[in-house]
Amino acid sequence: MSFPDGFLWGAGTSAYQIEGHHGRGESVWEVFCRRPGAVEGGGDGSRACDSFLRWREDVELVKELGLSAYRFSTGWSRVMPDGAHADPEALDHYERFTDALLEAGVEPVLTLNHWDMPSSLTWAERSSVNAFTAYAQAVADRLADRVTWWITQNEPWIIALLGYQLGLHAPGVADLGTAVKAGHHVLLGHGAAADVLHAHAGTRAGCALSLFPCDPATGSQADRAAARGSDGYVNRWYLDPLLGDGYPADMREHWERALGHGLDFIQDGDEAAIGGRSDFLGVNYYTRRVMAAAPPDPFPWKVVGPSGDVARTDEGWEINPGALRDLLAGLSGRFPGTPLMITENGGVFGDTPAHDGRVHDTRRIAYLRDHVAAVQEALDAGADVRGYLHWSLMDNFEWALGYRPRFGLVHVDYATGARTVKDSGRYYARLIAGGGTAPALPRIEAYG
Ligand code: IFM
Repeated sequence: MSFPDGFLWGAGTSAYQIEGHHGRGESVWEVFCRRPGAVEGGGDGSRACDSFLRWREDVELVKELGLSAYRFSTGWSRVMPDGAHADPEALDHYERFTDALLEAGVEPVLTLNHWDMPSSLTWAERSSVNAFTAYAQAVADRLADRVTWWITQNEPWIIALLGYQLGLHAPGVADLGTAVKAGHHVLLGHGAAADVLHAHAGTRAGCALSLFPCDPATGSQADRAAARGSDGYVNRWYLDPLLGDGYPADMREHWERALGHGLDFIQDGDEAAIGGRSDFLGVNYYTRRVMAAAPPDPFPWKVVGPSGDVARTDEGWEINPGALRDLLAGLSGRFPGTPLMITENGGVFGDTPAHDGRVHDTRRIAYLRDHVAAVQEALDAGADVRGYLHWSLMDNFEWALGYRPRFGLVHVDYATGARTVKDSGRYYARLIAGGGTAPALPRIEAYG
């Protein structure tokens, strides 16, 4: 296998998931984690991986793995504790961190909003867009002279779905209309932040979308329509406006029907302020959805699979690298001229250190090998993919699921903060050193 020159090989994390508190302002997650039962195991991000203090170790890990890119986020509530005024010392921290990456020859990929919004703000209000713009401005003023790749928002659909529709993530709102409105404000925030970034020469701004290919459970007309509807809800509602096509008409009708009123929070000029500003699209891919028709309240579709004996991660998510290949090829076909970057891809495999002190996470190795091969196949089919950033560099706080699910290439002992490179991390280092060529290793044929 060969990948294009300059292809970025990396891994990602986010501030709330790894940094620990260490003087940051209160974010919506601090508040949410205090709700009894909100987080499995009752945990929160107050300590996490302690990366705010151990950041030099993290840079060493990035070097040890031979990554050419590292995706991290600036903590919104650290940079702007009150939601309005920047803390210069917080920016000093991120400046030191960025410089350490650059000195190591590692391309920083900086996410502005990875969910740790200051608790004084909410995406339910349109004013959040101005607050986000001011935050983007503060970070860009400090770092846009040295950071090329910027991700404005991470996973608008997940923010809207889990944060405002189901109340399973911060801020814990459960209201469909608020969710649709909040999602719109998140996209407006992308547009405004991209404009801020583009005032600095050489920056590339993109939004990272959680994209779930939606397949019909059967060939029936009803199930095919269900898959199309689900695709509109999860993917097209965000993709289309971001990439300049405006909100899809079928989904506008769907929302008006489901909410029983018009979408007056989408004002004249909003779609123009969202679209045409993405220098690349961030693709977060984990799995796909298999859909069947359902009674239309509030959605005429339901997730029914994949069911049966398919390969799955320890979290039960189907492992399907072929869907990644088709997704990438389909995106490049539909949006030619928009480069793609895989900003997240990974799985939960709960392996912990064995008697020899090593973590033999052979299923993550197989997962990594097969998804990298899928990227290669997409490139061969003409997709314009610029990088692959595995999720995650290290085990971390997995939001409402707490510390149970482990996504890392590096194991973290939460009691001590000790980091141990897993076998998958070693494998990835060899794969990167070989330019994407999968090292031949025994015992990785099956997901177990
Ligand atoms: O850990 C999260 C990340 O913060 C956002 N995307 C999905 C990951 C795994 O669930």
